[in-house]
Amino acid sequence: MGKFDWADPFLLDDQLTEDERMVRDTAAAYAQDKLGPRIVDAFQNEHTDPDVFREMGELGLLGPTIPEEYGGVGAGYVAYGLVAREVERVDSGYRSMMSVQSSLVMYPIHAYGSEEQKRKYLPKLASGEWIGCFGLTEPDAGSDPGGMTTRAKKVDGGYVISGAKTWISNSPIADVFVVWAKSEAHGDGIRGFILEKGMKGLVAPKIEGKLSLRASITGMIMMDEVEVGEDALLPDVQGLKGPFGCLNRARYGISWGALGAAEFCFHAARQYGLDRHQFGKPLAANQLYQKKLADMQTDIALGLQASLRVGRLMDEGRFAPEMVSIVKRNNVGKALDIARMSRDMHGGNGISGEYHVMRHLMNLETVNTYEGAHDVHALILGRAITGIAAF
Ligand code: TGC
Ligand code: FAD
Repeated sequence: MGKFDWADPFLLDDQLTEDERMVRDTAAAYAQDKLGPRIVDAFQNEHTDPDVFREMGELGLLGPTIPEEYGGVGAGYVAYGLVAREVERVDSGYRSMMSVQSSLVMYPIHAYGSEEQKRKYLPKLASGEWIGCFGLTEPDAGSDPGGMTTRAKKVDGGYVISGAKTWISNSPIADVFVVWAKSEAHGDGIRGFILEKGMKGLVAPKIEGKLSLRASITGMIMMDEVEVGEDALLPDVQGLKGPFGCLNRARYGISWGALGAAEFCFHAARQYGLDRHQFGKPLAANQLYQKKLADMQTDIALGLQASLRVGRLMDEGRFAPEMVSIVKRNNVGKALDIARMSRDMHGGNGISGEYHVMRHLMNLETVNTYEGAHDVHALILGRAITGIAAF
């Protein structure tokens, strides 16, 4: 008979390699020691600390799947997921900073970039010396990025790019901007361009006053006839499959990350229920309280197994985007329910910053929306099930 571990019901730990456990432990120690102590202030004051990129870079947590010759550590996608889980256990905003840099900036440069682009950008992005952002969403093109109006016009020696991107993580502090635009020279096909801070006509104002993900800065990217050379074009991809190829990786990481936040909320509710007494007994001695804990544990355990499976298939080159839609949609939706439940189980204390659960709840509202909203992933699955696109 095996032993039952309430915090690791299906012995996930056993299913990891030695190397994966090492990456996980590095990320966990960093997140708990360095990010944990900062988060209450950072969230309260809407403060994004650029040092976080440098610190993560030093530990090999940025673009961990990128090969060593370009500054990464050549880790697999399960290791990447484990990093996301540990960082988001502290805050979804810190995970956001990490996943944009890794999956949405370093990945496309590595997968679609020229050798010169890889050598120029990847090592500095891996070390956190440079901060990256990913511009796909526009004011009138969110769930439907194919409706973008940002345009790249061909001129002698390069392109002129005009348009506006909005809700862009990291943009106000970014050095490197991976921007998607329709290019006249390529039959109006969607192409990726690498822009740099300081280019004439490029500004990235901050979006103020978010009630969610407050430790992760978000902004716009306004491009007014930004002139770039030929060398700014990502040569090896055309069409929406370019940005979607990046999103597959980021969405997969989020499926692990959201469960890190959920695990925090589950563990916190358990401890609170054991410590706090009402009606002469611990809250955790009540059937209703225990049922909620059992629901949380079940959803987290099932979700982690599913993400692990998708990660293994990704490492084997056998994943399909729909698999990612299942885990992104399910795990974030469940994490949101768990955070809300945990907030409730903490009573009045649950709304206080010190107990962290309401912050997770507020963050997860964003996570449920970005990288394909919850219902949009249902429609991606609906299309795969029925053959009918219902967008
Ligand atoms: P559709 O006709 O389905 O596809 C167009 C082309 O793209 C290809 N494709 C994919 N390729 C790779 N992976 C995927 N997941 C792909 N999905 C589609 C497809 O094969 C086709 O290729 P081709 O060669 O035939 O042209 O496109 P559609 O316009 O009908 O798309 C519909 C829909 C709903 C699936 C899609 O637009 C969608 O996923 N919308 C959600 C938008 C989204 O996720 N935006 C994310 C913005 S970035 C962000 O939120 C970052 S936050 C990060 C953080 O801070 O952590
Ligand atoms: P909409 O597309 O207008 O959707 C609104 C609602 O309608 C949603 O509930 C959606 O599910 C639903 N809906 C939409 N279409 C349909 C349909 N056909 N059928 C049924 N329901 C539908 N984008 C980037 O490019 N880069 C980033 O770094 C980035 N970071 C972000 C950071 C934050 C904090 C936030 C909040 C967003 C970020 N985004 C980023 C943008 C994000 O990806 C979009 O917000 C998301 O894709 C949804 O688009 P939208 O907000 O325009 O909502």
